[in-house]
Amino acid sequence: MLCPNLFIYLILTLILTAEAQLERDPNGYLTYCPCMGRFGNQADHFLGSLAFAKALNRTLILPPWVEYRKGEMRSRQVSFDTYFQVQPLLDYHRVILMSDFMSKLAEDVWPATERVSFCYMERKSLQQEKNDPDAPNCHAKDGNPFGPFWDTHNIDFVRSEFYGPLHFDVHHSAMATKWMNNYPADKWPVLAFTGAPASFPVQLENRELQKHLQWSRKYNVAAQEYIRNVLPRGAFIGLHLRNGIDWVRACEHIKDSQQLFASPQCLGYKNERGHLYPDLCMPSKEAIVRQLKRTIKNVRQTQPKNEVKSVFVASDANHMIAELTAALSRMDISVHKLPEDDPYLDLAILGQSNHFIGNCISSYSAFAKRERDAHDFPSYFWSFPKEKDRQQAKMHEEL
Ligand code: GFB
Repeated sequence: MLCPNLFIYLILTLILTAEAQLERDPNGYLTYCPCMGRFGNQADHFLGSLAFAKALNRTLILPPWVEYRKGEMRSRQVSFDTYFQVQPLLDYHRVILMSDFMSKLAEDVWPATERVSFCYMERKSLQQEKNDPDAPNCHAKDGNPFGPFWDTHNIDFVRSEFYGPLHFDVHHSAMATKWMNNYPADKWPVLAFTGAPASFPVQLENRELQKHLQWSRKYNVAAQEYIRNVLPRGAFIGLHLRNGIDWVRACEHIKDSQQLFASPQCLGYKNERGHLYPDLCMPSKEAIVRQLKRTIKNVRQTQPKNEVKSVFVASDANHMIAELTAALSRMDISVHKLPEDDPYLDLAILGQSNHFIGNCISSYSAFAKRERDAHDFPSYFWSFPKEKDRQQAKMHEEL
């Protein structure tokens, strides 16, 4: 048996070794607030920020996810690794959890007196008295979620830096070199951005980074257990129905836009596969039932050994459980939803379904689509292609 002193010595050595492994990165760090939108938007931005950090050869500080709860004035910050694993990201590039960076490295790398916030140009404060024409500022902590986000780790800024006209597209120009020349790591150890250094929707070139974003053990296990214990044995189709009131309003922008939110995922980034139309955003209940039945029939014909036994519905508002159950009752297919609202578990399950039908315009659907693409799992979009185009293509095939 180990003597107590030796035991304590070994434990201390282990702890100190783990601490020592967190060496300062001489190439510097990059941090940002995921201050725009909810999860789908933040995930798009995350992939772009990861690519940007890699191009600048800086360690990416993994920000907490920003969440909004009904009736709460301040956003909640949820540690990055609650939902996703850190390790698979390291296969692509150096990353560190924000909590680890702040507790173990910030004092040395980023002392409180040297914290500068980066924005493209001056951001006016909502409080007029804070706007000084002689001292333009990023006002990085002004408003929600800006203030609550940085407050989570007690971060205040002493100065602002305007980086315009630089931008974040590192795939089509020597932009990364410009950043490195303007902001060398020895003088600027941490670049802290007021918003994500990335575009929305995610740039085409960065979509494939999704493969490094893998669910945490907690969500992987929960998804597996749901599929194993609640759904009947056999194949299942995952549906995403985005139909809350915010979505109804957002869909009104269809008429004056070429693209909306995640729509390039089906229309193509240059509209090479078509233009927006209302059903793409808000398919009718009848269209949903029709397309679901058609998909089930197709699976039956093409994969007779893996018959669809159930449908899993994820939704922000109306899951259409009664309508779908009635429509599929004669096929002996059951329809399910989670007993309680959980956007992350919904997504993790959608990622695992045998087939998936999502909303082309929703960045929440886009997350599931990218994850499935990484595994070569099939996905489709509601009302896409357009009914008319689909019929023409079918006639063409038959000729
Ligand atoms: O993720 P998100 O940016 O996707 O925002 P969209 C939608 C949020 O609604 C999700 C909830 O983060 C979830 O909190 N939600 C959506 C869901 N679908 C589901 C679901 O199937 N299950 C559960 N449990 N929750 C757009 C934004 O949302 O909506 C725009 O991109 C804008 O910024 C617009 O706000 C109105 O892309 O769908």
